Amino acid sequence: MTKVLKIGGSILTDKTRDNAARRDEISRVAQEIAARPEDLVLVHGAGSFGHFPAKRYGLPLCFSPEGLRVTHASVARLNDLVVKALSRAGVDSLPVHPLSCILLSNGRIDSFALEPLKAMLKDGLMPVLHGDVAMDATRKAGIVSGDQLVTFLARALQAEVVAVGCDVDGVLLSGRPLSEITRVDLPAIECAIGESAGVDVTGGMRGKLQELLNLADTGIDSVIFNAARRGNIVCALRGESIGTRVWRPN
Ligand code: IP8
Repeated sequence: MTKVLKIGGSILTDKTRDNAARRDEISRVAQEIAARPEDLVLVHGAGSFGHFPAKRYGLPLCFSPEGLRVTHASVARLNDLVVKALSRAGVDSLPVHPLSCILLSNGRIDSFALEPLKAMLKDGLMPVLHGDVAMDATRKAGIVSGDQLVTFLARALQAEVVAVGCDVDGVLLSGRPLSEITRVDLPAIECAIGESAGVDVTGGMRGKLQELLNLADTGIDSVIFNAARRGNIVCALRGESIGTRVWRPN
């Protein structure tokens, strides 16, 4: 049973400050994941390691070779902190950098070399991906968000658990989490969905919801949950419906 878990950059970093890792949170997340690491693909957001440099260099609208290099190096550093924390927690994991295995077309994943990732899963290694810069066949280069990676991977691997952890209790409406969302609910609530705190170049909660509704359209449910609350990651990995369930009625 393949699981895809995303941990948002707002958990692992302080999104209001450039390059600010939350090392205690990275360790706590790694320990929670270590309680249920089987058949898991981990994706993490870029947090301040990605959104600050991307904004500084005008990505994804401007083509900047230096911006691509600096932004990738920065998110790869955060990825290294996550992989090392997992190792300390007893989980064998390996970095998978989207820049090296994905090609975008018009900002969407067009091709993804999945074989190494599948081989890792087969051999009991946890692939750890992250939001990244990527080459784009139509626009030279762009940004692939962790949320887009989650939906692509969930579909490609036919994941049975898809959980997206952020720093709030789900999709909030007037400050309260909705227990579930389907596509028909979207127009009524769209303008009330909160913006993300800090710098964000990939759409915050709205972008996340759009990705997960697209996934629900293919028959794969997901949850958006608060990964800052201790114990929630384990619940999510067990497939419990915490936070907001994003689904499609039959
Ligand atoms: O934090 C963004 O990924 P996200 C990636 O998952 C970059 O939206 C490079 C800003």
